[in-house]
Order: sequence, then structure tokens, then C-alpha cells
Amino acid sequence: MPKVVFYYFPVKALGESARLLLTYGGQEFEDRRVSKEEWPAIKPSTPFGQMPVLEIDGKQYAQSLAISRYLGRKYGLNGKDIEEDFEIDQNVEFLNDIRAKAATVQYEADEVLKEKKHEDYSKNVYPAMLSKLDEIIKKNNGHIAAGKLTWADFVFAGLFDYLKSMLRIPDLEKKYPSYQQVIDNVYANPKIAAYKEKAPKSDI
Ligand SMILES: N[C@@H](CCC(=O)N[C@@H](CS)C(=O)NCC(=O)O)C(=O)O
Repeated sequence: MPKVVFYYFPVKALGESARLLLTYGGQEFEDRRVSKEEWPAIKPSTPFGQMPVLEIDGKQYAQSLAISRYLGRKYGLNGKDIEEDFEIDQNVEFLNDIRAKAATVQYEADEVLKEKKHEDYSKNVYPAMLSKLDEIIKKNNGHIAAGKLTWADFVFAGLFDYLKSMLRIPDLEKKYPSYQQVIDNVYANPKIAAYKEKAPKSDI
């Protein structure tokens, strides 16, 4: 078994998907939760000056979606052919579009503009995107793509609390029960359920 270290801040956000996938794969790994104070010393040695970073036998890899895609392939959570992989990638890109849209609000420095943007997106952008996602999940029997459990479900489950917080919709899974189905399908795995019990708690 390779020696694996996973570096990320002590939150779920862009890192939890990899933690869940490593757990699913039965890979022992050091879950290195880097504090804000420690980060400046580590940053220059990472591939892009950002986390998450997955280190396998001393070699570091970055980019959260590339990491999840790799782990998904490694543990058989990809498509049955390149067309199914295409569909998985497509729907993950869509999830990422929702996250990126909400992030432009979350990380807007001008407080007045931030609230204006939030109001605008909540009325004119988020509803259509969230309904489309709901439609996709229903069509895929409670999954993000390919009608089965894939690494895309792990991306969604890992990201979910962060997304809810940025969208400012704390009961998002109640508004869209299909979202809860995806999460339940991931956490139904006994290894993932055990990980959830013992993992450090984080709101996002
Ligand atoms: N596209 C990258 C974005 C990574 C990213 O934005 N990382 C943030 C934390 S979520 C980070 O490392 N921030 C600290 C910094 O940039 O110094 C990915 O998906 O991995």
C-alpha cells in the first residue's frame, strides 16, 4: 500500500471528497489538517501554492477535481466507458459552476456589493441551477451521473455543507430531497459511515 498524505485546511469544502474517496478505497492515509498559522510555511512547496494536495509516496498532486477523478478511477467509481466518464465530468463541471458562482459572492470584498450580488443570484441565478441539478439527480436515480454511484457523488457530498453555507440555504436538502439522496447513497457505505463518526467536526 502506498504511503498517502492528504493536506487540506481543517474544513470539508474542496477537500472532503478526497478524504471520503480514500476512505471508500480502504487506503490508509495521514489526514493532515493544516491550520491557517501553519499554511504560509507549507504553501511554497505545494504544486500550485494551494490545497488540497494529495501526496503519494512522496510525490504531490493538486487540484481537487483532478484528485477526486483519479481516486474515483482507482477505486472503480468511474464510468463503464469514455462516454459515461464524459457524462460524469460534465455533471461535475456543472456542480463546480454552482460552487464558483456562489464563491464570487462569498469572497466579494465589498460588503455592499456582496449583499447586492447575493440578492441578485438568489433571485435570478441559483434557482435555475439548483432545479437543473435536482432534475439531473432524479434522472440518475439519486446520483449525480451515470445512474450509479460514482466519484461525482463524493464530490457533491463532500462539498455540500460548504455550498449550503455559501448559498445561505441551510435547509437546502429539505428544499431538494434528491440532494439528500445523493449524500445518503455515499454515507451508506460502512467505511464512510465510520469515518463520519470519528472525523473532526466542521460546519463547512
Ligand atoms: N482549483 C483549486 C482551488 C484550490 C483552492 O482555492 N484552495 C484554497 C482553499 S479552498 C487555498 O489553498 N487557499 C489558500 C491560498 O491560496 O493561499 C482546486 O480545486 O483544488
